[in-house]
Formats: sequence, structure tokens, C-alpha cells
Amino acid sequence: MAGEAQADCLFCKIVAGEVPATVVRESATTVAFRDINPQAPTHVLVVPRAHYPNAGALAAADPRLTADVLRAAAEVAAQEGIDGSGYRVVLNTGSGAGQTVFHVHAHVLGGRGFEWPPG
Ligand code: D5M
Repeated sequence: MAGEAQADCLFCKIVAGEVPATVVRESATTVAFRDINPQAPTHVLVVPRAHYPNAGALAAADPRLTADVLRAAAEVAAQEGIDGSGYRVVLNTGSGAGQTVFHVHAHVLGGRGFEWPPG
């Protein structure tokens, strides 16, 4: 069923508390935790508790939950104090774009300058 936890999914295991993570914010529908390999002074991942493989699948199945993830990203940025200077929200989609974990996650990056286009 859409959104159901996947036994082999790392982020489902973090959501379930089966794999440890440094959780910085939680809601009824989302969990935010620090990236294990930070690419900026602040690097937090926001995931929906429900399992969807990528942003497109999430948006197609559950627009409200998609909004929850984006709102949580903004709340994390404010909580981390990076909203004033600007921050980046990244949703890598597909292995060619660098997605390595196929449970949708929004990277919230800040605390340094960013270039455009991204690498
Ligand atoms: O991003 C996947 C991200 O997930 C990548 O930046 C590393 C991070 N990661 C991998 N394992 C963990 C654990 N166990 N805790 C926290 N963060 C983790 P992608 O866009 O798929 O490349």
C-alpha cells in the first residue's frame, strides 16, 4: 500500500527508532534529523514518516504531506538560525541526480554560501 513502511528502508528504520539518528524536530507526519555526512555547517534531512520513494511520488499521492515536509524544512531552518542568511532545500530525485536513499527526504542546508548552478 502507498506510504507503507519498507523493511529494507534506512529512513523507515530511523523513523521507527530502529536506527539511531540525531533528531532535531518531529511532527505527527515528519521527522528531521542531522545528515550523517554534512555538506554544510547545518545539514538536516526532513522525511515524511510514511514511505514514498521520491518527491514526485509523494506529491502525487499526498499533497498535504508534501506541504508538511516543506513546512518542516522551513521550521528547521528557523530553529537552526539559517533562515535569515538564506538556505537551500534539495530533493535529489533518481540516482543520476545523486539520490542514494529511496525514501523521500528534503536536505536543508545552510550556514555557508552556495553557488548556482549546483554541481
Ligand atoms: O541523500 C541521502 C543522505 O542521507 C546523504 O546525505 C547521507 C545521509 N545518510 C545516510 N545514512 C544516514 C544515517 N544513518 N543518518 C543520517 N543521515 C544519513 P541523497 O539525496 O539520497 O544522496
